[in-house]
Amino acid sequence: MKRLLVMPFLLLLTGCNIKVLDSRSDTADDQAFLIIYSFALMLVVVLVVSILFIRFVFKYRYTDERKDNIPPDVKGNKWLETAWVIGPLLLLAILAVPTIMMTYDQSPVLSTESEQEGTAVQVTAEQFNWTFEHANGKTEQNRLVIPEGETILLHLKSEDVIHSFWVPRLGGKVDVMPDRELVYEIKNPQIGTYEGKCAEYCGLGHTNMKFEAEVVSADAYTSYLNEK
Ligand SMILES: [Cu+2]
Repeated sequence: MKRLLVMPFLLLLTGCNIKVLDSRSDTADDQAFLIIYSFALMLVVVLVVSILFIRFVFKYRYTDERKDNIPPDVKGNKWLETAWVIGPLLLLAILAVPTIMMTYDQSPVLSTESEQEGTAVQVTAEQFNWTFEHANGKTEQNRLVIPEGETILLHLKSEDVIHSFWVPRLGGKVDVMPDRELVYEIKNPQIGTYEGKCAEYCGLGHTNMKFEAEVVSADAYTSYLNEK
């Protein structure tokens, strides 16, 4: 019984981060939508299966009355066979189409192949901190300041091992590699201060590899770039 009581708390250890549903950029909106969408679809399947299961348990249970009752053989039934092939296929398609579209849309590209326009920030990850360098050379550690409403192009590069860039309410997770520079887009972020972290275990200091992502107005961003 004690073990059962501990179960819900174990969930907290799974790395489940509910903030992803409180999205604050178009990129994160898409991700949150996909989570809700697939969860809803899954719920429908679980409901239908559970209802049928419970119904069949009662309907076909063994009683003295139905001792010799053998249900009709449905093997080879054209309609049933078609239904249980087409049904799951349809379900998979409904799940796959938006997932694949969004995955391709949000995938980071090699910096040599990036043609997107936007506000570029050079992001360098190392054990165990983040360095953010802006277009005019302004550099700050563990604090990323970006302008609202724009397309932010994060040029991700690692100095040592593989890290992962993640701001749950803005976007991510994206692997930060030592051997290649990737460009990840965050579209239309909204004003606010959000927590960011490394989402890939990268060594003993991994837990402390956090940063702050601050989305400010365009004017505030310009003055940030110009302040010493
Ligand atoms: Cu890391």
